[in-house]
Order: sequence, then structure tokens, then C-alpha cells
Amino acid sequence: MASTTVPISSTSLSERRKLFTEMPPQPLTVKPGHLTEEMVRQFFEEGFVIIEKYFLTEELDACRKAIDKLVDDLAQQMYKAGKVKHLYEEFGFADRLTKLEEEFPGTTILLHKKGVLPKAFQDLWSNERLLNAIEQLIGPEIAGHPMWNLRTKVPQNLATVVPWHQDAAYTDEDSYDVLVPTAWIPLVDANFKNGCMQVVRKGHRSGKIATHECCAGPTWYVMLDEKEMEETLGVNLQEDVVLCPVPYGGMLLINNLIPHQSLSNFSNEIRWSLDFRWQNPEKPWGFYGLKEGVLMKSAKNSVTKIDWHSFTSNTKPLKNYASKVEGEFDTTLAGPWMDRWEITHKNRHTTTFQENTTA
Ligand SMILES: O=C(O)CCC(=O)C(=O)O
Ligand SMILES: [Fe+2]
Repeated sequence: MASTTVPISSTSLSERRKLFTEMPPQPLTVKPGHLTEEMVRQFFEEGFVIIEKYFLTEELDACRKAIDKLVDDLAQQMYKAGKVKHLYEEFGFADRLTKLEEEFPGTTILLHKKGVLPKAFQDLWSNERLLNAIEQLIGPEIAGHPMWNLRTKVPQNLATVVPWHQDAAYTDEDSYDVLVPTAWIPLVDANFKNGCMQVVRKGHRSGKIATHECCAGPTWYVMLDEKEMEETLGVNLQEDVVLCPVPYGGMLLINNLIPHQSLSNFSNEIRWSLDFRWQNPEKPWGFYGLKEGVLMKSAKNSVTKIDWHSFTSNTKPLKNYASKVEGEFDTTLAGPWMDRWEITHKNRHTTTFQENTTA
């Protein structure tokens, strides 16, 4: 049965507020990639910070190249199966997926679902400079969180618009007391026109998770009603919404309680982005027992090699859920967050979820 906001004692609420809003003691020595004190302070006080220049061009270029390969592999697979009549090889990073999507609606979903993690993505996620910055937020024990995404925001496509939500609404209740920073990393200049992110500043400060609903429009995304957000989280959308353009090479850091959404893409090119999350591996993953995180850095046991193999191969089945044989080209996407919130809007994704739920 879908749940609503969990009652919480005032002690744990005040501890949670502290964890999410107070800057922890900072590392004693300055390390490469460290954020300025001002940036760390903004992350805790406002719930987000934009860092305009952070990555080396080659680090992100390698991810763009890996995406070209993912799209090519998918195009070949679809072509061989007769799903599309063209490979669209004359198109590239900015528009090849759009052409495939036009011919076979749902191609973007196939790519999103595949969840392939090429080496360039692994390298970016576990980039030493980036982990030094994450250490400033959560301390020296750091694991990659199982929830990560390659976003394929093709132009003028409702299925790629992500409505208001707190990321904690996708994880289970165990995770509510765990600070999980997200780095949202665009692979193009992201701006208002191509659908960058918006956040609600200070929306994390109440320490609460508002009641979400499922699912938005033609998507598998949870959604947070604006009135509910204002009432529960104590924000004012007239004043607190911040547009977050991020240039190529930069990133947006947010926490798992801050409400955010991404806008429509009115440009002619795909707005690609990656979102990676980290947390302390000693805390619950909040991922419905499906998957654990991957240890990346530790002051206790130094990490010589990140075990990507286990991370990418070990996913357990969801309890009370029997996935009917999914075709290779099945463009429905269902997940356990659909059981967390009331399904106020049905679509093919929620129907798949309900049909596969066994008890
Ligand atoms: O990239 C998007 O469109 C949405 C991203 C998002 O919600 C996230 O990274 O948590
Ligand atoms: Fe999100």
C-alpha cells in the first residue's frame, strides 16, 4: 500500500536538520578539487551550490564519446531487430538519439533503462578531485550510491521533463537520515532554453519529506504538488525558486531533501547530463534491498581498486514483484518508488508496476 509522510519524533527531526544544514568539520589539509568554504557553506545553508568550472575538458569529453558509443550500439540493435529503418549515422551527439526517438518512440527510455556504466562514467564518478570535494560534505567514508542516471533530454519531449521532487522520495524511509549529495553534471552547456534544473532554495531545512504522488504525465517520475511543498517544507515558490544554469565543465551539487525539477528542452539539441550520488557506506542505502553502493574512498581501509564489477552485476529482485518477461525493446519503466506514494495518475509505467506486483 502506498505510504504517506512518516511520523517522526522531534529529536530525530532536529538531528536530521543538523545533518543536512550544518557544515561538518572540514579536512585539515587542502586537497586538489576542494570546494571553497563559501561553497560548502552554501551547500548546507541553501541546499545547493553551482560550481561553474570544475572538470577538465578531457574528463567530460570521454563521457560524450562513451555516449556516442551507447547510442550507436542501441541504434544497431534496433536496426537489426527491424525497429528502425535507419541508423542515422550522419547525426551525432546533439541529435542522433532524437532521430531514433522520432522513429521509435521510447528509444530514450531504452537508453535510460539500460544503465550501462562505461569506464568514462566510472572515472568521472570516482574522480579523485570530486571525491575530495564530497569528503567535505559527508566525511572520509565514501561510497557511490546505487541510484545514478544518464539523462537523455531530447527536445520537445514531455517524457524527459522531470517534475518537482525531493530525491529522498525515490529511496526508502531508511535513507531519510542519510545525507546523500548528488552531483548533477551536464555534458553540454545547460540553460533555461534546453531544460536545466531549478531548485527551491532552503527547501531542505525543515528536514521533512513531503507527500509525493505518482506518476507525472507520460513518465515514471514521482511528483510533488506545489501547495503541498509550500505547506510541508515551509517554502514560498514565488521567492525561493532558483534557476540553475550550469556550463559544460561545471556541476550542480544538491542534497536529497532539496526540491528540484528540470525544465522542458526548447532547443534543437539533446541536453545530456549525468547524476551521481554518494553516501557513507556504513549507513543504509535506502534502496529497497535491491542493491548496495560501491566503496570509493575510505580513511579506515584504503581503496586500491573500486569493485565496479560487483556493483554493476549485483541487483537483487524486488520483494513481491515478478517482472513478466520484459522484451529487449520494452519501453515501460517501473520501480519500487511507485509503491511508496499514491498513484494519482495512471499511465503505462504504473500499470506495468501494478500488473507485476504479486502481493
Ligand atoms: O536531469 C534531470 O532532468 C533531472 C535530474 C534529477 O532530478 C536529479 O539529478 O536528481
Ligand atoms: Fe532528482
